[in-house]
Amino acid sequence: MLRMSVLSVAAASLLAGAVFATEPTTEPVAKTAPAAGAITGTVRFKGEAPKAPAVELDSDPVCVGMHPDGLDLNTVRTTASGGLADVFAWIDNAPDERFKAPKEPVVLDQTGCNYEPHVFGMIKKQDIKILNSDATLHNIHAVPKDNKEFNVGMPEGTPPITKTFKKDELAIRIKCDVHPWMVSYAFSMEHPFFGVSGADGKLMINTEGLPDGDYGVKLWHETLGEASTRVTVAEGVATFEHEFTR
Ligand SMILES: [Cu+2]
Repeated sequence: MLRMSVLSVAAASLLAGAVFATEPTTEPVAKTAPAAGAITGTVRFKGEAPKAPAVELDSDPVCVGMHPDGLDLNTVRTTASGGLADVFAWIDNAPDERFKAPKEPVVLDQTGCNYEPHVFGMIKKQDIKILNSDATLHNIHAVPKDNKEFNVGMPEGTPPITKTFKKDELAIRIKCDVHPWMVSYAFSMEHPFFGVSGADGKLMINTEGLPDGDYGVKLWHETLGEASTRVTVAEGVATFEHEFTR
């Protein structure tokens, strides 16, 4: 047995040697793992943006103090070139694998009588660390459909709390019962291939672990609804543009 395997190894080495002798050594080895990269998306809005009704912050003098001129609660936030913020994008047909939630939590802050971030994603079972940075009482109330509801009062100075969503679910509404204008949307995902557009309308979806190929991309905006597009990922890289209209 041992003798056999030694012989096989020797034979394999000889063969390998023969191959390397005839092949140029600069030739790259065939890729088995996808290259790390990203899908870069640009989302824009064209049309007349819906105007959010003005809200009275008077119910809480602390909020009034931080926003004497009121709070901008318009959901369609764009740059001069139309770049649209807070669009959640995800790969629709990602490989059917189990992706482990990172140990690092995602952070949701109650700050300035609003939520930061307004839209965010995590892998299901990943911790959400919830802070109250304000000198006032907030009541964080998640109202999912498939996950467990939670509702926690966090007076000024409350240490951070940790919550998790065990199942995947899109656009879980999180609200504050003290300040009815406060809302955030959490996406509990099966996989890490998602991104949220920033103030410039740009987003990135990390493709580490995503094989090259054709994928559907779904896009979600809180008032403009859902849209979809397609990308072809090559060497871990792809780009797309999408314009929401109204
Ligand atoms: Cu609040």
